[in-house]
Order: sequence, then structure tokens, then C-alpha cells
Amino acid sequence: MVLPSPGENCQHIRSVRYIVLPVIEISRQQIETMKFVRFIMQNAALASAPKHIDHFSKFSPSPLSMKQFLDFGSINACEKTSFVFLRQELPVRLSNIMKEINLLPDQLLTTPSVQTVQGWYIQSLMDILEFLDTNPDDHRTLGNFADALVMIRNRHNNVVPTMAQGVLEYKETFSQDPVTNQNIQYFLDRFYMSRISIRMLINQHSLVFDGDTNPVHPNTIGCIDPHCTVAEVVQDAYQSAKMLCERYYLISPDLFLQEVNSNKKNQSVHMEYVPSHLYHMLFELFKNAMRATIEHNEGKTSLPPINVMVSLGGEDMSIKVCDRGGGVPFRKIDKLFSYMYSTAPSPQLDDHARTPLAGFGYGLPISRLYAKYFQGDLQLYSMEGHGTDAVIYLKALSEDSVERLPVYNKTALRNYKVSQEADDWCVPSTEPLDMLKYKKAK
Ligand code: W6P
Repeated sequence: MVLPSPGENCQHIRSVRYIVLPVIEISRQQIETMKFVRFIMQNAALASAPKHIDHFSKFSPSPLSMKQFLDFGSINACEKTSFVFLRQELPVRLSNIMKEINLLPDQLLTTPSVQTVQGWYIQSLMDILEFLDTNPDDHRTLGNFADALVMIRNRHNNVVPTMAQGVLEYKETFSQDPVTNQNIQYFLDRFYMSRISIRMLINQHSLVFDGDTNPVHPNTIGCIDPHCTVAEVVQDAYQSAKMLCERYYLISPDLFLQEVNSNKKNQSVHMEYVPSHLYHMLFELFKNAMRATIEHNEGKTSLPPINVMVSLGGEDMSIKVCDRGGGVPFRKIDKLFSYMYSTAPSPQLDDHARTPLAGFGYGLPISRLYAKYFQGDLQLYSMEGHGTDAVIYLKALSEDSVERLPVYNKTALRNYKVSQEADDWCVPSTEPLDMLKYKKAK
């Protein structure tokens, strides 16, 4: 193929009075040729992706502790250190989870949605690999890297709804059996946990090294508040849920908040944490608690309040959100956390006025992942007929708050290869046992 060389017929000199302007005139044919060349070159670059994925997936991700995150944002570390760490660690985390995407059943892997998501991951991996042979001492490198991170983060903004679309297509064509549910659950828990961790790394780098302090929260280090006042986040999340609730139901239950600090009596509870993660979890729990409270107490003149207890111990910082919304039967609790069972067509397509306060989408399973991300958990204790207690468990000590990351290894591979036995317990018979048969046999 012959490429048009500049100077032959691309560039002309046009003089306008005394000013001489070089003007690049390119024919449509040449534009098409250039587009084609770029397309081929990009694809050639993307074609090498599997080789890179194989290489980087051989490394285990390196979980960071809360303390290490804070160190990156203090005098101990600099942007260069962070850059050198991230240009290795981000490809490792991306490649580890990309290996698992490839293990999805073909009918899910080949849906347009999952293909789109996979394309984003490949593109982002290649974007970061560009920096492997750049000079960390060149300040332009650091600037370009920061720009690349912003672009990558934006590229992946819609991963959750796009994956949900894939799951929707998959479950419409295939059975919704417990084995399928279990496999989707296993993958998406790991996939979204990996995503949370990658976004955390990107956010920390961009927030800490953008040169400004956060004007609203000047003491935060990136998105970590070293002195996060838990009760304040509870109040914020409650207020937001209350506004949403009143839009739909015109009323909302009150909040009754108590605190126990077993370490420093009569002092409010503080911890090193990511306020946005805590807010996300609490907002989700409040929406659920409010909906249950209102729907269970329809027609009554007063609503029972939502009781919240914040408790700091030596090891745990726990938050319990209690509603008297009639509870959920035990059989259905796991389904509240199931990606497959809670994937419904977007409620936007439905009657807008009746958009439910909560109950659709991935709010609960993803909230639980936020809790688990720094070694905590989120559990529901429900009593059908009465109400539900939701408890967020977090690590009180920052040295215990270490990222919990999936790793692609033989065990993970095995979990995708074997389809877990559906059930190895007897199915109770509906017919009463005929004891007469056994008597005769004696
Ligand atoms: C319910 C169901 C639920 C889920 C999560 C949190 C609170 C509640 N209450 O009835």
C-alpha cells in the first residue's frame, strides 16, 4: 500500500496578503486511507493483548493496607513512586480478572454486552502498557499517565449496567437454575470486587497528585478520611434516602441513632475509612429499611422509626440498621444478594411514577462487596413478621483494613471448570411413607 507522503499533494502554501499560512488539504480518499491504517494499527496492537494478559496474570495482585494507601498520600511517597507501582499493578489486576472473563460460559461471553466490557478491559490494559517504556523522571510522563487514568476510569463507568444487560440476555435464553445462579454469583462477586479495587487505585492516584486539596474535606487523603465520623455518614445517608422516600411515599420513618465507643467512653466513633463506600452501603440499607417500613405499615397513622446502633470495639466497628418492616422469609435472604435473581429490565422503561425505592438492581450485593473490600462484611438478620436487622461489620484498626482481592489461580480455574453439584441432599417426598411395605418385608 502506498501512503500519501506529506509535501507531495497534502500541503500547499496559501498566502493571504502578508500572512503565509500552511494549510493541510487532504482528500477524502486520503482520509479514508489514514482511517484504515489507524484501524489496522490499533487492531494489530490489540491482537497482542492475549500475550500480555498471559504474562501479567501470572502475578498475584498486591493488596494494599489502609496505611499504605495513606502513605502514598503523605510525605513518604511521591507521584513517581505511585506511577511506577501502578503501571505494574493495574495490568496485573486487569489481567487477573480478564482471565476469568474468558472462562465464562460461551453463551454469556459472546453476548454483545460482555464483548463490549471485554473490549474496554483490553483497551485499558493496552493504554497502561504504553507507559512501560516511558521515563518516570520526565514530568510529562506523569501528566500523560494521570490523563490516561481519567480516560480509563470514564471508559469503565457503565460496566455494572452493561454486565447486567448481559446477564439479562443470558437468563432469558437459559434456565435460571441454582447452578447457573451460583456460577454467575461467583464470577460477578470477584469481577466487581476487582473493579472496586482498580477504581480505588485510580482515584487515589488522581486525587492525591492533582495538586489541590479537597476544599470541602481538606483533611482527606484521596478518598480516605483518616478521621471519618461514622455518625455523620449515617445522618447523610439517612437524609438522602429520606428525600427519595418522600418523593414516592410522601412520608418517611424517623431515624433513632445511638453510639457506643468502648475505647473512649462518651466520644463519637471515628475511623480511617472511605466515606463514599460507607455512604453507599448505608444509603442502600436505608432505602430498603424505609420501603419495608412503609409498605408493612400501610394505612397506620404512625411509622416505627429506623434504629441505628454504631458500635466501636477493639476489633470491629459495627453498624446495625434495624427496621420493623415485617421482615423477609429466611428462604429469600440469599436471593436479595443474588445478581441473577435481582437482574430485572431497567425500571426506567416502566411507569416512571412507580419506580420503587429499592429492590431492583445490584445495590445489596455491591454494598456487601464494599464492606468485604477492607475485610468487613454485611449481613442481614430477618424475622418474618417482625423486621430486619442489617449489620455492617468493618475493621476498627487500620492495620486490619487490607484490600481483599480475587486472584486467578488453579483454585479459581477449578471453580469455573466443575459445575458444582446442584444438591446432594434428599428431596423431601410429598407422599407419606407407607410403613406397611416395610413390615411385610420382615
Ligand atoms: C427488609 C429487606 C431489607 C434488606 C436490606 C436492609 C433492610 C431490609 N429490610 O425488609
